[in-house]
Amino acid sequence: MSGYFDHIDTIKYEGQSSDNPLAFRHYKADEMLLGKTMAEHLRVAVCYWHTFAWDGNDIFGDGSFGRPWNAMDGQQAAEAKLDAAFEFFGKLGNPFFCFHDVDVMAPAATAKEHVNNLHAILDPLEAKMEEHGTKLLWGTANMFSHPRYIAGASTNPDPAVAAFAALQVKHAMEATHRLGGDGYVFWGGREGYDTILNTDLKREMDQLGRFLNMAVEHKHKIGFKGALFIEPKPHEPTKHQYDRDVGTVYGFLQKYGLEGEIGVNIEPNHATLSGNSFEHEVQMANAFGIFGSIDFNRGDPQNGWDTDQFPNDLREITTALYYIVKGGGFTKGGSNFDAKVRRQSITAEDLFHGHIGAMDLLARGLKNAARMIEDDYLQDNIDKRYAGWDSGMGAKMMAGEASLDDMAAHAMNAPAPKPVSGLQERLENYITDQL
Ligand code: XUL
Ligand code: CO
Repeated sequence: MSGYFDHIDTIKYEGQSSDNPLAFRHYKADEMLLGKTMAEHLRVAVCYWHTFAWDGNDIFGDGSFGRPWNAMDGQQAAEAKLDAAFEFFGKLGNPFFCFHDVDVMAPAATAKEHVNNLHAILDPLEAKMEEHGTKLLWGTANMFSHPRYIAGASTNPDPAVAAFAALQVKHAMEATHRLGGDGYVFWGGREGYDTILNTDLKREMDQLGRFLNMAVEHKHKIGFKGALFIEPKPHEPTKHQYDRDVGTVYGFLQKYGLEGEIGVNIEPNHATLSGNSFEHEVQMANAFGIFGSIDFNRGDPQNGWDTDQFPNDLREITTALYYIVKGGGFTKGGSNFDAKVRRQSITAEDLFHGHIGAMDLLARGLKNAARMIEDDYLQDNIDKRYAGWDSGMGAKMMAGEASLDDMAAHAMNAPAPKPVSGLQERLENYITDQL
């Protein structure tokens, strides 16, 4: 027991009439929806980095949280943080967690230390997972915080840095495999550039493509059955990152022969930074068959950076979950909260408020989405809207049985097409009615 969360009881479902801020009002793990429990649909995960590793520092100020484990050193700090994290998981009831290698281990100055320190925490970590029944959604390697990565990891002009990155990925993936993780994520933290003037863009993308192929080869070599995901983000910390959005990632996967091996972990705050909506990114991933996992969070509509706030927009979450569940939902992926409490939210309770609110929001969004899938209103409209393509000239074109000449001849003899309403306002009203 870490003691940090001692004064907080296990979080229970108390229903909508409850005014207890430390209870769920909507998230009920065993509630059945569309033939699965809420917990099975959502596969909620807490992230280690924002919730336990970060101490509230920002570019203008020092850590404000004063978490006791952050005042300790080395392995002692890693184990105290581990105690606190699993005490939190036990009380919140999240079935999964996610971590970067450096989140869980004692800091390391050299390659040897990195490997030793990561391995030193795996036994206690495995024991905690066993004790609390908390599973690993995905693991990853942090290849962006250490100064060795200022010019990228695998895209670095110096192959010695790529070798260090290979060491981190090898050991983080092997740790994920050992801990029974369902996935492994690549967020290209600094795989991009700050100025094109010093950058060989083609070479860097080739390096990233080869590096990811090496990771895939290693996955098969060690027999890891989890899914691999790239997490798109357009910029921050670099000016331009190569995996800017889902569409860009799909082109990248095709070019480097990684289709069928790597899917995407979509983060709403990254989607909006790239000028896309959350649901657009989900539907692009569904269209390409690469949907994997979500880092649920939100940005601030006025601030143009990655604020990583807990989600609170029911309309956005309902719409996104509609497309996620309709697309087949999560298999190896899940709902990781890549979200952090604000710097003034300094108490243990604040950590619970953020997660409880997000889980309740997902529960409401899921219930809305299930209802929308059952009543089929949106799909019905889509089916009617595109019905013309099911037969005649449209079907011939799509079957590859009509040439441009054939289509042109058809247009010559057919009545002029009549514009029809897209019904946007009616459809938007329908969503409002679901909330
Ligand atoms: C950074 C981000 C990361 C990844 C994991 O914007 O989202 O936390 O999710 O490296
Ligand atoms: Co993320």
